[in-house]
Amino acid sequence: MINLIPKNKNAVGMADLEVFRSDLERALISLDRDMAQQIINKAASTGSPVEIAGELISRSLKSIGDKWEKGTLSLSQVYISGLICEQIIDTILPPSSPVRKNQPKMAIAVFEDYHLLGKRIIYSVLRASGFELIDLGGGQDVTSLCEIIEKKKIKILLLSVLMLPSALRIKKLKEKLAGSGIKIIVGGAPFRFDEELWKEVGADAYGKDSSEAIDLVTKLMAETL
Ligand code: B12
Repeated sequence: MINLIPKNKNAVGMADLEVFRSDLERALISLDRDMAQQIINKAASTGSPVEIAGELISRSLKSIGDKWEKGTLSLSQVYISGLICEQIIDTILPPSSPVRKNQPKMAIAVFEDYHLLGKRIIYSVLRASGFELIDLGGGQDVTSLCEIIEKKKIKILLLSVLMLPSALRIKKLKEKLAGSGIKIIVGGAPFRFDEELWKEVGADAYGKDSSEAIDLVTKLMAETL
């Protein structure tokens, strides 16, 4: 198994990550793209770039989102912060690996919303690790997914889900796909908030970041092939 993303999460300690997080949050709130890029580059240089950047961006945007929820930041600040992170993550995402694995058909989508950043990270990291997967983009719902899954004979589906109502509708998707043998891996904010939720909605697995996505896909591949 070739994994081009080294798993040295311990290279950046929790204390360092917290310092980077508060610096990045300040840069994003001030809409200072250059400063945000410098902070992410510095954090990424201390270990596995995408994992660290993913975790750092995820935590910083979560904190910004929490402040928006409390009314201390505007939605436009959340929006621009997201845009800045989208541009920066593009600069550090790994290239696709030329080595491809023998694997069941796999796809990734953002389920019933348009928070695209997490999906973009998971997609790139899996491709960099030699997995072939179809990017179905954002805004997919139960009906569109069922059609695509049948047409393209997808066996493993990764869903990035950021909104709680969308997460709850995975139950409906599973019901519609009963008997198809498809495995569904989920990730995203509602599952990070409640680590039991993936079981309640009937998903086959939950991953909290790109490193776990690689492990889960590898495990499910063995069961599916
Ligand atoms: C940035 C952001 C936005 C941006 C999106 C920009 C973009 N292009 O993506 C904008 C401003 C547009 C936006 C809009 C909205 N948002 Co918003 N947003 C966020 C915020 C702050 C961060 C999301 C993000 O990009 N994180 C960074 C990425 C890298 O992290 P991540 O997605 O968690 O991904 C990581 C892991 O979770 C994991 N992962 C992710 N997917 C997958 C999939 C698999 C298979 C695996 C294994 C792992 C995995 O790996 C990633 C890397 O580590 C979250 C807060 C939060 N806690 O997440 C709210 C949040 C998701 N939004 C929320 C809301 C309500 C909205 C709006 C409805 C607001 C409004 N009133 O209009 C709209 C709806 C938009 C829509 N229909 O899609 C709520 C949802 C609440 C709920 N209970 O459902 C949240 C939780 C904020 C909050 N605390 O209330 N949002």
